[in-house]
Amino acid sequence: MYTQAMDTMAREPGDGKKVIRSAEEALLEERFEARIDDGEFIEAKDWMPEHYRKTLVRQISQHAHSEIVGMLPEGNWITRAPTLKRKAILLAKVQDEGGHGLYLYAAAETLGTSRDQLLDALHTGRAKYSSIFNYPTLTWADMGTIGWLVDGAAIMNQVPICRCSYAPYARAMIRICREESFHQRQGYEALLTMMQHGTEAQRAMVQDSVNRWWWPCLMMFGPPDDQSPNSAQSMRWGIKRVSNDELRQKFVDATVEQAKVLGVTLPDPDLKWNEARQHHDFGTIDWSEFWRVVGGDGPCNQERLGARVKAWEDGAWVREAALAHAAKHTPLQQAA
Ligand code: FAQ
Repeated sequence: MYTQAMDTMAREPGDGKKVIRSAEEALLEERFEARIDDGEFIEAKDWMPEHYRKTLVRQISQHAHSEIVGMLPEGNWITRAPTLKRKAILLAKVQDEGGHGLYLYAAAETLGTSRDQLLDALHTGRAKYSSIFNYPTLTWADMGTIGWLVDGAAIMNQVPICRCSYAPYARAMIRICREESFHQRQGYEALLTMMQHGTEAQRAMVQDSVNRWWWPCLMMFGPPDDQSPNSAQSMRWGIKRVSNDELRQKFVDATVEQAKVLGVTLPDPDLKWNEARQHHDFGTIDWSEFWRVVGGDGPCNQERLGARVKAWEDGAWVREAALAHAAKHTPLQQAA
């Protein structure tokens, strides 16, 4: 039931069905491809191929789901934040994530899908969301590590999406990236405080947290390029600007230096600078774990989806009241 692995949309042209195009459609497609090649942005009202539209709905809705499911691991700690300052920061961060979900659902809706359809796919386990949010938050240090590593990975992936060829998604990402940047900084600062001014036990708690989150964070960027079914087409259309492996490498290179300043080690004996490549080499990612988690069998998949479904059901009265209010006022507005 909790699988995230089901496809919600048929693909074209690779779904086995013969795609028949009219001469007019072929011309529209040719013009569309030329606009993409010229680096133009596509707006919601513009003609676009069905596969481009579906790819965007898939990616943007998965992204939106990740934001609202991503509120849960941290929301869990709001009542247990150690100081008023940390509590205020965490509350603001979790609210930002809810806001990101809303911008992204709105961007997906410009492509002709409804929010109800998107949420139904999430609640019935047909839609994916980021694998990272199926891991548990066991200690306060996890709040810092999520900011530093999870938001850090999210920014690395999302900055290039600010140049996505679909303009409504690109515009939403500009605002989201500004907020993600604050999220990353607050997480790093919380960890730095514990490492520099904390007790031995607090430093050990930070190291344990980094040990648990490191590998799942590397998985956030998605499968290796040669095993990524969507990458080639998405790169050609300018939906993705940088490949999964390139982003993962950039993240590793940036994080190694930050870990040194923090005074933590990264849990990978194979992590070392490669002078010839001018990048860090790193160990082999356990892709069987990644696919298990994406397939619904991670440590918290059931809990996360259960919490989202419960929130939806508990909110039914708000939706009903809003509809009743709208119905009551519509005739008055029409008469005015
Ligand atoms: N988890 O062919 P590709 C955040 C799926 S937001 C689950 O490479 P694609 C903020 C993929 O969907 C984090 N599934 O796919 C925050 C595809 O399945 P499908 C989310 C994954 O789309 C921070 C299949 O594997 N960010 O963290 C994952 O070209 C802190 C094959 O993969 C975004 O969504 C995964 N990690 O590239 C909130 C950014 N990776 O759909 C709270 C936008 C891959 O064919 C607290 N998305 N899959 O059935 C993207 O950039 C891309 O969609 C990728 C995947 C890079 C995630």
